Amino acid sequence: MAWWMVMTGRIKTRKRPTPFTLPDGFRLLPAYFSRATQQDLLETIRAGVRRAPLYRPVMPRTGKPLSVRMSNFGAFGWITSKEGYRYGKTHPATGKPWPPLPRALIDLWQDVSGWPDLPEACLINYYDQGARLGLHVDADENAINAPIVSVSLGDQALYRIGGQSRTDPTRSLRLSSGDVLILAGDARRCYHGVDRIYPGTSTLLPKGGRINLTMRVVGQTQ
Ligand code: MD3
Ligand code: FE
Repeated sequence: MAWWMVMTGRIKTRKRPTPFTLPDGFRLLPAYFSRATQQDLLETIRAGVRRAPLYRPVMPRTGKPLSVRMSNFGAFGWITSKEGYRYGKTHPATGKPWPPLPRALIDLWQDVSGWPDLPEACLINYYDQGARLGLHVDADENAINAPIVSVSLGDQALYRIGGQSRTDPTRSLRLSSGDVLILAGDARRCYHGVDRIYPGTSTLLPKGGRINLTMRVVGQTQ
């Protein structure tokens, strides 16, 4: 082997991270909410889940339970069952309508979404220490071009976003309590998920864990 092959070998074979640009329409607003506002929001969520308790959704077909527990605010809620995913007007266990979308979340939507219509659904995800959410795309909304606005509360999460194809490279980001994420344009159609929660990284939830709220325009009438 010639000396220059030896010299360049390390450079040629060195493992480089896969290049990745955040998708168009991805916007993170770190610490959008103050601690006091996060606490107010938490009280509002607690009141909501007293009326519409968190439940453990199941995977379509297999009926395997997800590790994330869910509930909803708004005229419509995202629900899963063995029959599939859909938006429905009532809680699957109580049969009652979902609590209305809180004022603070409507204000947030109007401040950051840049979208003329109001969201009809807000999914509440609760992650305990071991919970995760596999890579997926959100595609059950008729309003596929409307943005999604998300709020993180409690422990930090390792969030992952990829491209529009499942095998596209992905990038991981840590989301913290009070962060707001806006997914518009291309980003709205990208694969994403939550790989893990970092226990003990926030004091907002006395028992730990993480809450994520996602507001969506559903574009559905019944
Ligand atoms: C990127 N929730 O509820 S929120 C979901 O942290 C969901 O609970 C995650 O994915 C969570 O469907 C992530 C941020 C989010 C929401 C929707 C997206 C990111 C997204 C849609 C497209 C791309
Ligand atoms: Fe999602």
